[in-house]
Amino acid sequence: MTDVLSAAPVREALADFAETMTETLDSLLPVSDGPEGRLYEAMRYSALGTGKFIRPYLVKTSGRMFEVSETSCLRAGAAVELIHTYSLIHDDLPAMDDDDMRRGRRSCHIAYDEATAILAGDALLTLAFEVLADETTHPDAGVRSALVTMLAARAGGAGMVGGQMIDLVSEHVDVDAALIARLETMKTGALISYSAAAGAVLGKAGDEAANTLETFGFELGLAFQITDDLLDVEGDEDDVGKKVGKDAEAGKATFVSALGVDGARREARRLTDRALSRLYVFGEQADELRAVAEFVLARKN
Ligand code: GRG
Repeated sequence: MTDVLSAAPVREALADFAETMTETLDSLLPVSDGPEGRLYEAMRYSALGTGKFIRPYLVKTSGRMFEVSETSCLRAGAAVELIHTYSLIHDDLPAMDDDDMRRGRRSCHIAYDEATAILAGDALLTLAFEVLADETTHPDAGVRSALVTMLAARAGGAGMVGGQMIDLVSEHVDVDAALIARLETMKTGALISYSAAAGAVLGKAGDEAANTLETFGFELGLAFQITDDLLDVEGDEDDVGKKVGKDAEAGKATFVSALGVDGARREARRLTDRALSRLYVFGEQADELRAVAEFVLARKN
């Protein structure tokens, strides 16, 4: 049985998984000697960086609960990682968070230029759906269609992009904890929710299992975002791979600004426990998922 109380095994497993995921992304990302080659280079520069790959790892972990093939898990995981990468590229642009560093190296618009970074984000977003819709992802067209619908909903205006809008309009404004929870659930929880539920969809485990994992993912995603907010206050720049202290500087509404450091840490623990409580229906089958949840809470980058 997995050591459910420790995040350490997940840290090791993620390091191994990063190699496999990088190979998968490498095989999916285009290359060209033609005039569009600069775009492809920028996509590769950002997607093949040093991300943790926590979202595709969640897809793989939930997929294993329902005996989903490795290929299906890797492709459904690659799709969410491509969208996550696009969001980071666009988030780093001067019009948004204006960050020069990402994952320990120059942001895409610094390494290339703003126009190329915008296009690289756009092309990564569309590639994600091309990957999901391909029959290599799953032989059943109904399953592929369900995944496309779920990822589109989580990534779009009612999910990540909508959360980013609320984030931007909340800068330097007094907002309550309920709105912060809403924006962070949308901005970060939505893609993590897709990742946790994708295994159930691929394994045709039924609506109840998929809905339970979606709820687990939303709650875990909010805890993940709170740890991100805490790392912005307490984290080490080298570990985090980008400038810290930016949230307070930008007047961002976060759980740390609303509840203080200790309050935010307690809230992350509470949300993780609530997410974990959803998993009882799966018994020991969900032990690896429980370990991922503990890793999310304990992470240092
Ligand atoms: C620009 C459409 C658009 C959306 C931006 C994702 C996002 C919304 C902004 C990025 C900044 C941020 C703090 C997002 C919250 C999600 C988050 C914690 C991202 C970092 O995810 P990790 O830690 O990063 O998984 P790695 O580098 O490991 O992949």
